[in-house]
Amino acid sequence: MAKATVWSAGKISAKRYGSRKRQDEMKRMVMRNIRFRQKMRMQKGLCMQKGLCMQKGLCIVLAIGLFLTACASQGGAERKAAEYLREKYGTVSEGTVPKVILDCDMTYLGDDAMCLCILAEADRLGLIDLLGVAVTGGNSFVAEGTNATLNQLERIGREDIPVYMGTDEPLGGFRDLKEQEKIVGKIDHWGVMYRMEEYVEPERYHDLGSGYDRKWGYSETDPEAQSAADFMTEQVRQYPGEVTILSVGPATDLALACLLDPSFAPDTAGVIYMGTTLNGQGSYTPYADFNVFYDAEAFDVCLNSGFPSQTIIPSETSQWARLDKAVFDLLDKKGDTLTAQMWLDGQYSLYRRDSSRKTDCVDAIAAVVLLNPDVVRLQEERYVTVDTEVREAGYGRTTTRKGEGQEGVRAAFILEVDTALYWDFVTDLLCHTQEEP
Ligand SMILES: [Ca+2]
Repeated sequence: MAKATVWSAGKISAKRYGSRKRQDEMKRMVMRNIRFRQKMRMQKGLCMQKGLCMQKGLCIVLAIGLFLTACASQGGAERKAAEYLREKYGTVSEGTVPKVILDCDMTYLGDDAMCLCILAEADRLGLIDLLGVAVTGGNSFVAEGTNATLNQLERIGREDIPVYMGTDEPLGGFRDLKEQEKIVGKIDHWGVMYRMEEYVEPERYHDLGSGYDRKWGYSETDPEAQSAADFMTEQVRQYPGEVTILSVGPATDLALACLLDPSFAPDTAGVIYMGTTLNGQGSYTPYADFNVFYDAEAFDVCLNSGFPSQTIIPSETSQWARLDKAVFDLLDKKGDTLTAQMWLDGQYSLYRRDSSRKTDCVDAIAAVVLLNPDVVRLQEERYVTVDTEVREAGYGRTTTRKGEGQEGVRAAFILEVDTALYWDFVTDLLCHTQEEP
């Protein structure tokens, strides 16, 4: 791959999307998916044949009966958990069930994963309809994020939720952050643009090289063949006015969807972003937060594409919803779901060893304010603009102004959430808490 410099960036173009190379990649991926599914179908067929030879008719009837009883009891528990949440928190998706697409830059047991778990459990309880997960580059390469999404969905028993791969490359092209740092000042050295020498194409989600995580391994399931941007535009065409997008990674794929189809953004129900900073102080560079800095052009495209409502969780709001030992104690006390267990197995010991440990979990706020707006303690309407000049220090900086008629795009900024109520709700949801009989 040719190494891009900061100087080559800055022009808005969806150059990889729809290119010949990309089309060839997609064709190869589709073919591999078809071969994989054929193999799985053959294996399943063989298992069924073996089973039928070994079982007598009565055993089959009994097994089916037990299975149906277990399903009914599971469904009953989920219904009770949903009723409990509606009763206790009042505002969880009253009326119609919102359709949701999560667009994220996934890692293992990070804030994108918490956001996914909250949405997957809300979907399981019938509070929302999670249409699918789009994976973009940012924290991790799309290939790594895809495998991490599939693995975690398998762990929580939700491999039925479809996963769609997007692109790693910002609209203006990859940048050499060491060069950009000379202009911007100190940049936190994390995110994939600091490890481009290890780059893996999205289609290599089961061939990750140095990005392979031995503890998790490779998923058994595969992503869908359709691209993330095509998936988003198709779903919004199918359900005009009903789909809410949660954008908790760089906005590249969302911007591609906006550019591909001008009616896409206006036809959604709205968007909730995690990104921006409020006070001019950056959280990743001296001026910008990570998500907007990764692809400021994409965020600018999205802001100006006509979403009917735009809600923004700025990085400062993170302080009101950090993971700490108290949250894990609640999960431990309430939880016997696969999701609670995944978090407890993966992280509880870290917080027990160091009870002062606190971890940012800001992406999850986007999911919680969608499900239960009552957790919001302070919200302000502001007008926002973003700096997209890549040759300047303020690349990715967002400026917000209060008051009608100001320059910029109107958005609702979530400034504070009620920490205790927030985690009580999240742990009740993840653990399917229900009224004692
Ligand atoms: Ca994220």
